[in-house]
Amino acid sequence: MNIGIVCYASVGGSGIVATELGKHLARRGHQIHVVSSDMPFRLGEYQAGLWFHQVSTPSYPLFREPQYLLVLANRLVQVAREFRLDIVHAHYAIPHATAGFLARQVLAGSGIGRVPKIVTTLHGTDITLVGSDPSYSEIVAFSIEQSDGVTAVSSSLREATHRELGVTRDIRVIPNFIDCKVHHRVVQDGLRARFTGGDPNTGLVVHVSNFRPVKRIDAVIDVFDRVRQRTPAHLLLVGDGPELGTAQRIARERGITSLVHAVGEQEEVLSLMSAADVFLLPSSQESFGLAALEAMACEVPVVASNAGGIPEVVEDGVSGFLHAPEDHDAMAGSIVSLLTDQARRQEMGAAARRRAYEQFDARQVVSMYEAYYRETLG
Ligand code: GMT
Repeated sequence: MNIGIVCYASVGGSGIVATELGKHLARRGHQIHVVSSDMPFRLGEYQAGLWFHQVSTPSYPLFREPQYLLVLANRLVQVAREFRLDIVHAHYAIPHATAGFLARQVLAGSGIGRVPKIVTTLHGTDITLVGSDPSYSEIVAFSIEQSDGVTAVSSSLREATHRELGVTRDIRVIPNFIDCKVHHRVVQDGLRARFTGGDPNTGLVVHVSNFRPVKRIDAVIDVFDRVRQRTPAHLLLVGDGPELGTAQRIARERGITSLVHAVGEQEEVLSLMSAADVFLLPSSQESFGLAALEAMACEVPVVASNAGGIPEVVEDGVSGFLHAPEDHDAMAGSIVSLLTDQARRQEMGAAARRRAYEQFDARQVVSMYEAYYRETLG
């Protein structure tokens, strides 16, 4: 198949999933055209069957607002026409599903023969936080209804789409995935000791995110503060975003800066995750939680909130522990129980890895997308 993949290039789960999907599909012999404002950071080196088409928004003094939706739709028309696309797969509804809809209308009106089908994958905040905002909701709901196929990364997100946007059409749940051959435990000599000081009885808790309000970074610090009062521990923060400063301020106010290590955005997180004992994710909303799945693949149990789609990824009591987002004490208790019981930690880590491999590995999930494309093409 000839497939166009539209995604955000910025660091974020939807761009990662879209790019990885493109790479896997190209390896399976499809012709993949990634369309984005910039080279997605996971696209990496040259791969046969994989093209990148950059969308540049020209400036004009009259426009005080960038016209990204229009130039993206325009580029999709050109790429679809030139490469005879069968499918345009829009990752994240805003504005990609709308751009796909526009491009399809233009192509249908131009009589070129082949008009691609539009498949939209809903990732989370395109529905829950941004998409259902009255400033966007009408056009997002319309674009979802008009897509030829729609997938959501969890059942929870599918339900939220019906409930919050009043969308009535079928939505197929296809979960996020990782390649377990690549995503596995990577133990780097001396890395853990750099954060814990080398004491084998000191635990290491890790949080990886884009540090936005929905991740509840204040809760990350508060839960960790409760943990370190009960057992020796350090906290590793990986990533960057608007709330990182808040984390550092709260840590300062509580006098625990020497226990909190922020390493910023990292391209490779496997060794950092593998250095830790527990992954902490207390989000207020999370349609899936790709970072939690990455931790699981590294045999690191997850302590998280039970928000959104997280319970579909982490099995409470098996691959980690889930609690109400505001129950910081319970999250701290679960972390302490894991830090102080190595056998339990290893057992849960192994269960987490097993679950990642059995439910969320690329080999099954990429096939689900291929089957869905075929179904959509009829
Ligand atoms: O959080 C966002 O606004 C962006 C989005 C992204 O691109 O990272 O995150 C969502 O999509 C990810 C990939 O499907 C999911 O793993 C995240 O859980 C989801 N974020 C939220 O629902 C808050």
